[in-house]
Amino acid sequence: MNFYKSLVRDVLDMGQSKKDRTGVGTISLFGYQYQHDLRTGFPLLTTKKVHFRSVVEELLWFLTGSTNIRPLLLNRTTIWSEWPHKKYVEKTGCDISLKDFERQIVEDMGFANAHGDLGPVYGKQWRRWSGNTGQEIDQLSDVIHQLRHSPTSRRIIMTGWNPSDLPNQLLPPCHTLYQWGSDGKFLDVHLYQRSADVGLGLPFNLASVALLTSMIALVTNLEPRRVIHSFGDLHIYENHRSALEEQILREPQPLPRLHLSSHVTEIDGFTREDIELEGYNPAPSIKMNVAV
Ligand code: THF
Repeated sequence: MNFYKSLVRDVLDMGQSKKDRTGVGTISLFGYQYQHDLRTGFPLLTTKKVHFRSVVEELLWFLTGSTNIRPLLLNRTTIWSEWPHKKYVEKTGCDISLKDFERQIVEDMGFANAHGDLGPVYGKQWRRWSGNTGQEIDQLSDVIHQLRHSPTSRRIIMTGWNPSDLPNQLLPPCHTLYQWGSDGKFLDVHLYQRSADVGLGLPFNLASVALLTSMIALVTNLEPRRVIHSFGDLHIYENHRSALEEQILREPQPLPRLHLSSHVTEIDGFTREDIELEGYNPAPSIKMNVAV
């Protein structure tokens, strides 16, 4: 999976210095694309350890339609906590630490309902998009229905980008639009990502789109094949730069294999035990801080 190394090199070589919302500063390249064939292995980086369990928990959480961090925290996954924490501190002026905030979300349901929600983010848009006559649209089920009944359709799309909901989202969706393409045998996916954090988020995003597409393929009897991933603003945070320069000097290892339990027939039928990775032997993890 040498595309990640080339991608990092391309951002470093061709990117521009850019100020950003978080104030950290980035080197940024606008417009980029890579492809990966899932038949050659599962795209989880081997040049650093990526916490696959968090990728699985996050995706299962999206699939439930939830937008509150409480269920994620109950499954020991903390990757979404910074944003509600920041909002809480700004709103109340209360100087609570991230760990104490997370503890209170877990212990106090009322607190979680009041302060643990990210707004109408992925789970809401994917499974419960509010239609203009008040009906709820389950985009993901519609995708699966189309793949089962008209796989060659050119309209098999799921989008998280909902302009009327943007003001209420703590963070507008980064992996914005998914389109699946099939010939009735293979399943390809093209993801448009408006903004990608190369060091921290991208390793998660590329594993997540591969996992979701493999899960959809299983329940639609298709064979997962190509991931095409296009980017708007592809950027490296200044404080990740030296870590990434070190990381791309490491030798990539053979890719792991994904195994999904073959008895699952519906997308809502997956549990964490149905998702297994074999042969993942990454280099040690590298610490990078998330820009909020
Ligand atoms: N904001 C920014 N600045 N970067 C992002 O990658 C990002 N995301 C999501 C929303 N906003 C973002 C959140 N996704 C980690 C991983 C993914 C995240 C957020 C945080 C993270 O901290 N990873 C650590 C620890 C992993 C763990 O605890 O399991 C790591 O070392 O990989 C992009 O979708």
